[in-house]
Amino acid sequence: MEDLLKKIEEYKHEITAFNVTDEKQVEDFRIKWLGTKGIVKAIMGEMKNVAAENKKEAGRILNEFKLFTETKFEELKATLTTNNTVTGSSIDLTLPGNAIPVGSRHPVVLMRNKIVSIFQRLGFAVAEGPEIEDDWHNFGALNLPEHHPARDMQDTFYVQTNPDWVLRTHTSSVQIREMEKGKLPIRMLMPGRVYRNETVSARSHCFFHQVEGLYIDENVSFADLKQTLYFFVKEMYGKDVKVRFRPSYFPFTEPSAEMDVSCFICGGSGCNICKKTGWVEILGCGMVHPNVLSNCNIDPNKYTGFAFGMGIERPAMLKYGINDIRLFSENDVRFLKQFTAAT
Ligand code: 2NL
Repeated sequence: MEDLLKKIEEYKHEITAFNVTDEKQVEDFRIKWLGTKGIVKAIMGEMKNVAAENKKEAGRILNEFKLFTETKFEELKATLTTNNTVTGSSIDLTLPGNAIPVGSRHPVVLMRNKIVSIFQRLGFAVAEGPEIEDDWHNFGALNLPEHHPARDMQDTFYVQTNPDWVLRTHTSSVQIREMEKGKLPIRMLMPGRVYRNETVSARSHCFFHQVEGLYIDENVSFADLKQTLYFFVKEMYGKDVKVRFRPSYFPFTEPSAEMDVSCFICGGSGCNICKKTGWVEILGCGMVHPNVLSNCNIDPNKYTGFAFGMGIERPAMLKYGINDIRLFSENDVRFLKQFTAAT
């Protein structure tokens, strides 16, 4: 009995001092102490040599020793999962990671990029300009006569500090600035935000976005305009879409036209989007008015050009099923995060 107690004390010292750095050492520990031919089993077998009057006490001590060894084994296993051998730090690699918040592009930006990238493939460069413009760049150079209704306070935001300044009503002002630089030919795209003094509703806003395009060179014709826009429409709405031009009027183009595509919602059979006509208007265009060229010191007898303009919000609303234009500018994250995976 004395011997047995002494032996157990020694074993306990040995076990307490034991430490591991890898899984093999844990397994070796298990085999040595707790295995079928291990020390715990062997020492249990010594019970039969203990005198009858000591059996009860010896049993308690042996059981306590067995539990001691098993507890140590569990501790050694736990050391390995927390002190992982890769970093040596206490990181629980089994926990799920912290999610990295992923942002999303704004639907107006998605639609703008789509439009811009199609024209970039045709060699159009992108230009941007100021949102506060002077009267000349926003109106005068564009052949808008002095008393044209577009200049009215009802339609245009005037900047209070200077009667000559307006919030641009179209991005044509950027094109005027490009033409004034006198470097020809010009093949450019002007995306950007524009402002109109309108009552805000689900369908119209006092600011929105558009993309305008301009191509000026010798011998640019209306046929070039049509082919360029045909290409755009097929890339944008698919090969099967039908196109029609209607004569129109803009002060800065002559002749002018509006372009419709066969309704991409109902395919032309008639729905609410196309108001049962089978057609959806998507852009305005025309040959740059000779007066506009002269205003920018470009000789209209040598150069001709075409221009076009289209809104971004409306096609974006149709594509993404958005029914209120105000959602675009409210920055409600619940709205914006729906576009995380959109293209
Ligand atoms: C529309 C129509 C249009 C233009 C924009 C333009 C610019 C210059 C000269 C001539 Cl610098 N024209 N831009 C021409 C025709 C139509 O926009 O419905 N926009 C949303």
